[in-house]
Amino acid sequence: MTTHIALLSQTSKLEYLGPLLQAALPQARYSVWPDPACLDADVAVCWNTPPGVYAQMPRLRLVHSIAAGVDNILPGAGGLPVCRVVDDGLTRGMLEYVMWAVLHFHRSFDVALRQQRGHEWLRPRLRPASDCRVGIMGLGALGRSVAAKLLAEGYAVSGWSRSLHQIEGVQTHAGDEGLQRFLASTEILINLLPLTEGTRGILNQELFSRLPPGACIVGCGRGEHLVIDDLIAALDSGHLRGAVLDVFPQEPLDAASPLWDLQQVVVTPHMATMASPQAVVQQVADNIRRLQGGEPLRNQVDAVRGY
Ligand code: NDP
Ligand code: OXD
Repeated sequence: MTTHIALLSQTSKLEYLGPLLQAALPQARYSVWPDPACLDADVAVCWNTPPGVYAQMPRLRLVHSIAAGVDNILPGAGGLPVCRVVDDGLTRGMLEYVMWAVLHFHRSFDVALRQQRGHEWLRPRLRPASDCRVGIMGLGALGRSVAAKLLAEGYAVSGWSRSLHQIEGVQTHAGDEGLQRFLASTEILINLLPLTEGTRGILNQELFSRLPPGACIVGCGRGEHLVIDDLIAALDSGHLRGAVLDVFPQEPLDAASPLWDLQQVVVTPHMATMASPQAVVQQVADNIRRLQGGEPLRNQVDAVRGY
């Protein structure tokens, strides 16, 4: 059976996936947005889907992300199945990024870099990892792996999620009540939540005030989790020590954003991790075969829950 795949994005060029998908699925053909032929497709492969496009695709049977997060492809998907990528390579990239960010604060590289700018030579105290309390918001595919990695490196690890998880060696918390306890014991906060109506703006003044003085933020979920003005105020007041930020409400981050020049902030361009084209194509092709065979899809998200 011929499958027509539409490569849909309003911000990225996805045409590189076309030949790879065709090699994996010789019966398939593909169109790339904004080609109007996309509207005849039965599968949409997406990142930042152009608004309203699914409603114009009468044959559409599956929406597939090229990424782990689905927030930018869910609007308008209605009752269609929506799948995402869950991949070891993607997870590994996130582990590397988070380890670097945690070391940045734990080993005082932020302090050393500031001292270098002032030609200052002061040796920071060496603290064992076991004294450094790292808290992970979101204990899903990525958060759990990050927890395991940090635990293996000797950190004191806690985690927070919607439902309570049991993870050996990790202090776990859940829900609104658990959040307060989680924050009170977190020195380096890693955000690995998905963006949903329940998590939008969660990194705000109220949350920062519940962290101990000198706490640090690592933002690698989605930019819309963060209220930038609240972060800047908490850094200016000295309550927060610093932030490593990979994601921003508007990407690329505006050249005029004050975040670029804040000494306590490291800005990276949404590079924590990404799935390889091979992994994306393998998972999309597998799900297309499953769709055709009437088999359960892999990595399908709960569109109502939003992740
Ligand atoms: P998962 O869907 O596997 O896990 C989500 C976790 O968040 C779950 O533990 C879930 O709780 C928890 N959660 C969701 N809503 C809430 C809430 N309201 N309160 C508390 N906890 C909540 O996601 P992944 O781990 O695969 O990915 C997480 C996010 O990371 C992605 O959605 C994406 O935005 C971001 N990401 C960023 C990248 C980057 O390069 N910066 C790359 C890849 C992903 P429960 O377990 O109870 O359901
Ligand atoms: C993802 C991302 O969600 O790249 O995979 O942000």
